[in-house]
Amino acid sequence: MPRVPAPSPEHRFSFGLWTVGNPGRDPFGGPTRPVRSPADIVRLLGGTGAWGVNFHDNDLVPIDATAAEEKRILADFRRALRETGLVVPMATTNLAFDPAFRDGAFTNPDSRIRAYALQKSMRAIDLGVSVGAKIYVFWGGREGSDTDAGKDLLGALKRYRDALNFLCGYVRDRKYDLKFALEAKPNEPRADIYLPTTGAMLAFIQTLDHPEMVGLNPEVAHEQMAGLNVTHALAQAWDAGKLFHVDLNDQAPGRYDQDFRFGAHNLKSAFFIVKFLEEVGYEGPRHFDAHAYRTSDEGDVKAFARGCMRTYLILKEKAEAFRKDREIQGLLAEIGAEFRSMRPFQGGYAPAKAKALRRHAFDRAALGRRGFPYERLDQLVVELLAGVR
Ligand code: DIG
Ligand code: MN
Ligand code: MN
Repeated sequence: MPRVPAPSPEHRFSFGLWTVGNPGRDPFGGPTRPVRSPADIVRLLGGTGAWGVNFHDNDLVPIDATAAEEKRILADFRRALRETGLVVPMATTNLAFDPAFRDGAFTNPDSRIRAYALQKSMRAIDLGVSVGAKIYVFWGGREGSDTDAGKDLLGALKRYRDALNFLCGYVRDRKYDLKFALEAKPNEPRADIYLPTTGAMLAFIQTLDHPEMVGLNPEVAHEQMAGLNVTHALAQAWDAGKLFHVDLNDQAPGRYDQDFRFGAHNLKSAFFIVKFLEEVGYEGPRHFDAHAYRTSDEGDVKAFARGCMRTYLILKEKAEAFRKDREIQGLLAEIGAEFRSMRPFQGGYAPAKAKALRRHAFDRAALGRRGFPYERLDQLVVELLAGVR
């Protein structure tokens, strides 16, 4: 097994303040670790080889901070960025935590709350841009329903669209170099969250005034919570030119949003994710939107961060080994074999082509006898990952 390189800024690994800074709260228990300041979190990441740090507005500046407190917090944060060399690739707004958003932010039935959500988002966009963010994520954690009784579903979509159109207008007006990345999730904290999957978000983006400004931030755990194959979601996002950001973590099927360390639950799925991102030449942030176990102490939180990056780099090496493996490549060539007799029918439609194809005699029985060596191929992937190949 070739030596796995140490993580470095060239790998563009990033973490949210809320990830390694998570003090271990969960719905059934309070913090198990000290709450760290944003500057301390940056310094923790500084020693791990991470490239970037992201934040929700209120991870950095508490919602009730005074102007003087905000000024001090920002100065400390900027100093820590300078000391560590970390950058801020992405920022986002916390539109989930405050009770005002209990029935949604952009889709809230109360026009005052929708307007407040826009105001909070504009301020948070300014904050993110002020420290260099180029990507702005929208995760609508509260945009949804617990009962559809009383929900105007079409009105909710319109409000969501109006809010994003307004904020696209704001970014254009301020001439910010900023792209929006929408993050889907099927449920939690709402029983159903609107636009629950990356596919649903892709369709929604096309209804916006400036779809060119808006892409996707697929999260591994969220697609898996919906019972979907996250690599397929990444491929559809990439195919649409909309893979602006990615939230890497891991998840057991049928569970609440576990946000596990990348590769902690399903190493094979993580391999196909890394293989896809590296094969297509994805150049965006590799953001680990994940949390250490609540049982971790501060030292184990650092091991968590290192584990996310090291697993990614191990799987990147495995993807390279896959590419160089002669037996694997031989099987891929067999699967993708070209049939010269079909060349006249390939490419776009033409009446003559359709006429000829309608006349062509296929030996359906022979086609049905053709097998595909996926068992052999998949076993080779398993052996590659098991380190016996
Ligand atoms: C949760 O998966 C969401 C929020 O933490 C945040 O808005 C987004 C950023 O990656 N992910
Ligand atoms: Mn999540
Ligand atoms: Mn996320």
